[in-house]
Formats: sequence, structure tokens, C-alpha cells
Amino acid sequence: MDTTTNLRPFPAINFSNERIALQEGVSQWSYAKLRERIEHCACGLLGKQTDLKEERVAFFMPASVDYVTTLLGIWRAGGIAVPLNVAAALPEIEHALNTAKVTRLVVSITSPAESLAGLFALCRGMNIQVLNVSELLTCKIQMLPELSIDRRAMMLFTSGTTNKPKGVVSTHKNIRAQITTLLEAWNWMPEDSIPLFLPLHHIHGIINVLCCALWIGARVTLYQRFEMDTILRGVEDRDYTVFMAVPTIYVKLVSQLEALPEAPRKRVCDGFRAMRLNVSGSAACPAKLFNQWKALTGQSLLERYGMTEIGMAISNPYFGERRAGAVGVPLPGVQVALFDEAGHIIEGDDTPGEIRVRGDNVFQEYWQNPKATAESFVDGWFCTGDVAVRETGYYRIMGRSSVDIIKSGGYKLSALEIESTLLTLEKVAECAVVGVEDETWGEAVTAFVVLKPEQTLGYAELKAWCEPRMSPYKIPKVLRVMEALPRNAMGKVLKPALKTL
Ligand code: MLC
Ligand code: AMP
Repeated sequence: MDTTTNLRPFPAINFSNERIALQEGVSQWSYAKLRERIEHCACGLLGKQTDLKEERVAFFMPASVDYVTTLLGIWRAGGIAVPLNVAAALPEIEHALNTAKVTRLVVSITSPAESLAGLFALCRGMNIQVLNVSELLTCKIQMLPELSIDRRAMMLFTSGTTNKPKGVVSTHKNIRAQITTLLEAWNWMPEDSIPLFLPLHHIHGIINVLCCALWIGARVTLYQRFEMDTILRGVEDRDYTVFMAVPTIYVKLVSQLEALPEAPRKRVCDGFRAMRLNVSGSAACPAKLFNQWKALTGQSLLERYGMTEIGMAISNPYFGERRAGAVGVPLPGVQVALFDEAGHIIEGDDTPGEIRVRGDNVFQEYWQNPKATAESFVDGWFCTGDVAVRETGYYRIMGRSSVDIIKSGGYKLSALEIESTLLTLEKVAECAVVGVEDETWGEAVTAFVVLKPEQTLGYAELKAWCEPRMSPYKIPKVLRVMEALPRNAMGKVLKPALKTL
């Protein structure tokens, strides 16, 4: 059995061939060149050490060859990679650096310049050394460590029902399982080419797109954000064989395509039609969207279900029926079951229950939070908090057990985290945040606030106040000022009632 990893799990990188791995603007990097960069970076991080021994190394970069070099360089040197959200507000970054007990932070020429002064000051105050990838690349290549696949490899931050995001720690073995199940299920091949425009502090972009492609030897075209026009030009030019996005992106694509004159629309739609696979996930894909995409491009979107803690767990088939509104069947090697409220497995179809998951794909722990880790497992099953039903064998997601989790444009947000920030706004006496159904975002963050006497608050003022305090996608889209919040006899805010207002 394979029990060590020195990133030989990424076979394509170790083949050192001239096949193109990454495309960034007009620049291209072959697998051989990428491997060389990764080894320089790993050695630069190691310095005189022989193994980083799970040191938490954070990095602050959008999708770029420097991002890929740093992620794989940290892994290769035995560290835990902590990719930061480049759109985060400073207090959010501070929380991540603090929680992970990060000792070094890597930046590059691609790091958003406007954030660097604040970030550097933060690191100075926290005694975190800042490095630049370009310095690391000048280091001589030396011996690199042999690592057990049970070693911790990555920490991603995820919002839950608690206030602040928790650090989700995955081992090399978890990551390998998350990648290889998708390679098999979705028929990944070295000839594939995929655009990567999703944020790279979440598994959708990191595992499903970047790592799957690099593992098999495919080509990834890197975009720092969802650059609609450039990406559509690539589609029209038949640059891609596979496309992966969140439902919000497909909503935006549908409205863009519908607004185009017939000839250019046809060229782009034909580009999508020629691909071998279009995947949707991270949030529910409504049947209406599935049908609109099929009508425009002829593609049956392959919808799948996953989570930071487990990678992907359930997927519509690559070969076979892709059912609108359903997420499909368990992926190879992933055990999935529905549990009733008494904690028993539901055997047949048509009875809803909580999705629980087991397998090598399931994360190791919430970082230094044994209580939260223990609470999220029952008898070795990870409890997702998502409720689903099986219908003729296919799972359909019905919702979440908590109203305090919001999914907006594929990002999971904690209502409690947003509320606790809003409560620090001097004028606000009480507030409740909910996700209201929205055609573009899936759910739109909506804030209900009660103001202190004689205060006023307009939306523009709220937004400006939020900007330095939270990532842009957490900022409420709607503000409702109320006399009082609806509460039950126990004094608990009735969030379902707010959602219907
Ligand atoms: C951007 N905005 C959002 C938003 N994204 N508002 C709410 N929710 C979001 N997700 C706001 C901006 O603040 C800005 O507001 C306006 O929309 C335009 O910003 P933009 O940056 O130009 O938008 P765009 O590039 O179109 O971004 C939309 C998006 C992006 C869908 C491309 O949100 C995105 O990349 N989402 C993917 C997130 C993801 O990868 N999730 C996976 C998690 S892992 P204003 O007011 O300033 O105009 C996971 C597991 C699994 O879930 O199963 O995969
Ligand atoms: P995150 O914690 O950001 O990884 O988000 C994971 C959550 O996204 C899951 O727990 C689900 O609630 C949601 N999710 C992911 N894929 C789907 C899907 N296809 N349909 C509905 N919800 C989804």
C-alpha cells in the first residue's frame, strides 16, 4: 500500500513532460517547468530545515502560476498550506492567520497591491514573516522530504453555524481521495483543458478544477476572477473541453448569451456544445437553469454535491441520466447515507434525512477545535447538516438544518458572523440576517435591523461601513429597518418569518 507522498500523487507533475500545465494570459508553463518552480519554492521554504513539519504557511494570491507554485511547494516541503481569500477584509485575514497560527506568509507580484500595506502591518504585529515567491524561486534545489500521506496538508476556512469560520484540515490522503474519485467519475483525461476563474480559497476551485487537472496532466487556463468576455472568447475559440462553475455563473452566462445578437450567440453556444462536460455545483442548480442551459448549449449540466469538509460526495453520472434538480448518486469510494432524527439509517427512497458521509475523502479535523470536530461526527460518519431525499436512487437536496447558513453565489456564509459584525455598528440595537431566495445569487444576504432611538441608517451608509469589515460577498444586499424583530415566546428571533417578509 502507498503510505508516503512526496507529491508523486501528482503523477503528471513528476513525469516532467513538455505538456502545457498552466496558461496565464499569454504565458504558458509546461509540467516540467512547473515541477522545477515547485521544487525551488519548496527548497526556499525549507532553507536549512529538512521538513516543514506541518508549519502553517499562508499565501495571498489570486489564481496564477505563483499560486500553484506556492500551494504545491508548501505540500512538497511538508507544510500545511493556508490559502487566503484575496477579497477578504483585514479582520477576516487576521482571524485566519491567528486561528491557523501561521508563521510565514507568501505573496507575489500577483497579490492585490491595494491590500498589501494593511497585510504587511498585520503580519508585523503578529510576528509573521512575509516572503515573496520570486525570492523562493532563486533557491537551489536540494533533497526534499518523504512524507506520510497521513500528514496534514491544507487548511481552508469555512463558515458554520458558529460565529467565526473554522479551519478545516485535510491530509494528503484526504486530498488524494477527493481528486481521484472525480478523475474516475468524470472521465478526466490528459487532453482536457479547463478555465479556472473560481476563487482559490475554496475546494471547488482548488480540488475540482486545479488539482484534478494537474493530477491527470490536463491544461488549466488561469483567470484572476470571472472575466466573462475573455472566458467566452476562449469558449468560442474551442479552447476548453470542460467547464466548471457555480449556478450563479450559469445564470449570468444565460443572461449574457440571451442578450447577444444571434450570430455571436451561436458561436459561443456552439463552443459550449463542443465541450465534453459542463459541471454545476456548490449550490442548488434550479431545474429552470438546467433547462435554459440545455436549450442554449445542448449541454445537460452535471450537478454534483460537496462540502469543504468532504470534497465531493454525490454526483450525477458522466454516462447516464443527469436529472434536473437532483445531485445524483454517491461517488466511487465515498459512503453516503441518509439518517433520520433518531440517528437511524434510512434505507428506502422518498424519506428525507440528513446526509452523512464516510471515506478517505472526509477531512481530519477542525484545527485545534476538538469539540467542534467531535460534535460533527457520529459513529465515524461526518454529519453535513444538509437534508436530502432519495428518489429512485438519486439524491435531491431539500435544504439545510440551520437557517443560519446562507449560500450566496456559491459562498457559504454564517448569518451569525455577519450579525455580530453589524451589531458593532453603533446605531444598531438588534439585527437578524437571513438568506432570501434570489434568482441570481441563490440566496441574497438580507439584514433586518432595529436602530437605537432617534437613529437613521440608509443602505449606502451600511454598505460603506461594511466594506472594510467583511468580504464584499457577505455585505447585505438588502437592508430592512424595523421597529422590532419578530420573536417567539422564548425571545428567539423567528428567522423563517423574516424570510417570508
Ligand atoms: C460577488 N458579489 C457577490 C458575490 N460575488 N454578492 C453576493 N454573493 C456573491 N457570491 C458582489 C460583489 O460584492 C459586487 O457587489 C458585485 O457582486 C459584482 O462583483 P463581481 O466580483 O464583479 O462579481 P462576479 O465576478 O460576477 O462574482 C460572482 C461569482 C463569485 C459568482 C463569480 O461570487 C464567485 O466566484 N463565486 C464562487 C464561490 C465559490 O467558489 N464557492 C465554492 C465554495 S466550496 P457591488 O455591490 O460592489 O457591485 C463549496 C463546496 C462545493 O461550496 O460543493 O463546491
Ligand atoms: P462549503 O461549506 O462552502 O463547502 O459549502 C458546502 C455546502 O454547499 C453544502 O453543505 C451544501 O449546503 C451546499 N451545496 C454544495 N453543492 C450543492 C448542490 N449541488 N446543491 C445544493 N447545495 C449544495
